[in-house]
Amino acid sequence: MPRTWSYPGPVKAVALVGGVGGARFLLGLRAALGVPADPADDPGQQVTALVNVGDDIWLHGLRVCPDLDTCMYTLGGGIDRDRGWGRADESWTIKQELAAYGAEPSWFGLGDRDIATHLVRTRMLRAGYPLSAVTDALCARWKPGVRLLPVSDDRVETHVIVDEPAADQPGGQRALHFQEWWVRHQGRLPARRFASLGAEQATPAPGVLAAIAEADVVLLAPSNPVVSVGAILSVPGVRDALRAGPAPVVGLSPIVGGRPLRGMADTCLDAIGVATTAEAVGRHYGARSGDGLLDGWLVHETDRAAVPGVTVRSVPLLMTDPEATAKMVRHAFEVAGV
Ligand code: FO1
Repeated sequence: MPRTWSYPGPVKAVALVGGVGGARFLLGLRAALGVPADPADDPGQQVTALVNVGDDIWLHGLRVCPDLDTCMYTLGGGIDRDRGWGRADESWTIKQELAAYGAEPSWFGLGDRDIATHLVRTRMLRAGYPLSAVTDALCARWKPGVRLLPVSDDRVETHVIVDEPAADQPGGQRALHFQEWWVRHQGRLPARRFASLGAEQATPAPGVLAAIAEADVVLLAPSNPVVSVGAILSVPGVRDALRAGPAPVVGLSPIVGGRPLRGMADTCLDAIGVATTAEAVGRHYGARSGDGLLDGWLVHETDRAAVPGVTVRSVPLLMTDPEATAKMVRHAFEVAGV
């Protein structure tokens, strides 16, 4: 059974999140904690999201941060709900004009409204502001109601190594940026492995380690365990801070009934030799009492999992709306004892 924790005052939660699934999870976490929509009313920055930056990419001279933007737009009310990424009421004039010039890459859809975000971000980065400061500036407009922190201000990009057999190199391989693999090739090129380029030299962004140290509970969102949560954990210091921190760590399975609910977690798990089951992912994260991270692991009500050293609960894990997600969060808090 987990250690017992009791807290005076509001619960401080830290969540490790990726893109679309992570943003939906934050909607539920914000609802579960009753965080007021306007952060000005928020008593104490109750929720800090450590957001994956491994999907970030330079395109047409602009720095695009898909997971940060997806969380910011979703929580700020600007997201396109059908796509799950990019802006609502979007237009694509610049994209069409770039294509008319034959300006590659044309396979990544940058909408006109979205481009304004990338212009502001790129201008601030060029002026020397770190990504965490840029994100704060952008969030001043969107007011997400949670603190969105890039896990690192350094460049940590996920690249995918795929087979590229050539006449003179039958076993040839090549690395391509995660976005090219995911968007241009729909993840169809068999991924041999994933590399977090820059991770060795990266450091956690200001506030990341403090948020973990001050947290009452840490949640691993039901995001991709490899290219989202895994990429966050690839930043030196984060994993150790979670293991050493006072807060219980509870993860929520992104795999339901042997399948990912969205995205390509199955392809990614195959590449690292982990079965696409809730139990295998729980064991992949491991128990804090061992050399892993977890104190608790939530799997969907139809799944069962045995993860040695970890308290496992089977509960509904479909994030059909923020209230359903808030119920998931409450189950996680129960397991964490908050
Ligand atoms: N995903 C796509 O499948 N096609 C796109 O053209 C595309 C453009 C895009 C632009 C901005 C942005 O923030 C996200 C965008 N995404 C697109 C989604 C993106 O690839 C994913 O959100 C993450 O990187 C994976 O979680």
